[in-house]
Amino acid sequence: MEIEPDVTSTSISSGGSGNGRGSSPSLGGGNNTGTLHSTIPASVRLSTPSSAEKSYNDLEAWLSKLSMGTPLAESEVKILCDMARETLLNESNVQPVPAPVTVCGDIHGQWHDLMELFRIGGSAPDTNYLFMGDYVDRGYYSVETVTMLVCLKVRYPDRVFILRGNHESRQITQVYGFYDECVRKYGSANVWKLFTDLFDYFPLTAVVEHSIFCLHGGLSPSIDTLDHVRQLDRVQEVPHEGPMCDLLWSDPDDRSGWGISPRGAGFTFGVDISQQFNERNGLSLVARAHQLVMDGYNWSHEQAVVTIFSAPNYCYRCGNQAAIMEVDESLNKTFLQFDPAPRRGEPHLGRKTPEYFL
Ligand SMILES: [Mn+2]
Repeated sequence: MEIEPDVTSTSISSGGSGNGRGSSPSLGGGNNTGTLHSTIPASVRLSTPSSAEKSYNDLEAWLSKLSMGTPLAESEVKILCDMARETLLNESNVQPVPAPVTVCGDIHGQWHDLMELFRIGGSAPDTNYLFMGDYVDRGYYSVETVTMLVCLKVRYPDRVFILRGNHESRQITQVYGFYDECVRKYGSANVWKLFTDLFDYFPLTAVVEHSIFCLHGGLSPSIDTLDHVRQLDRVQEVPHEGPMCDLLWSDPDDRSGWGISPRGAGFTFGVDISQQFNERNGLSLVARAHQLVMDGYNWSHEQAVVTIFSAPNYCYRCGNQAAIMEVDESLNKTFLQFDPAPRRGEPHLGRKTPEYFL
């Protein structure tokens, strides 16, 4: 992005920001000169958009704002979250996702890098996307990032899928940045409340073509089958322990069996656990995020597990590449790696050509 509004120093008014009025001229709105009116038949002039048309117009207008890095007004976030709840409520704890789809890991408020991700992977809805959580915290643009992804979900519900990460939680976001960012950008915690209430509805996992199990963290000693996951009541804050917690917090490990996680939540699980889980559920692969990997992706457990991390130069200082995983109709995987997008105030370094791996 060439234009980068300094959102951190802009206060956002909660009204009058083009709600429902797109950039295209609308009948009966805006500059109603006598000339314009006299050329439009009364029957057309008096027609009002249906609520579906209005939602569509809102979403289009919001997406164009967000794609320039401009956050929505609080009143718009409220409407968006109401729409998103309806959409997400219809999804399963193990949401079926068709291929082709591009699977992405942690974003962590790095909005500029999310724009880079769309340049590398293709725009939605031309490319179908599955995001595996951790949209907020750490980076400075959690508001823009999560608003954009939720907007894309509502606008293209069959082409964009967003899972819950361990950071999509009331408790974690109060420690790692999203809460403070909302208060700074909106002057109150209202937007934080709207989004964290919405996070309770995000699906916990997805399965691509009955074959690739996708989730933020990893496996749980209390879950043997996908049906166990389907039976969970997910509409709640992420618990401190138990199956729902484990799915969002666990990590694969070189040691076999289950282990205590150094994170203080979830478990570590070994190659034996992964292979057994895949075999029992007819899966070919567990795809997950949650851990920084320097190449942006990392195979483990004899290719039973892949980790995908999509925040390049994590926290603006880790020096890692990011990656996304393209899955085609035949479930072939291609990893696209990318480097950070240039940000204002930083030297414009030449960007590496993305490398393609089979
Ligand atoms: Mn995480």
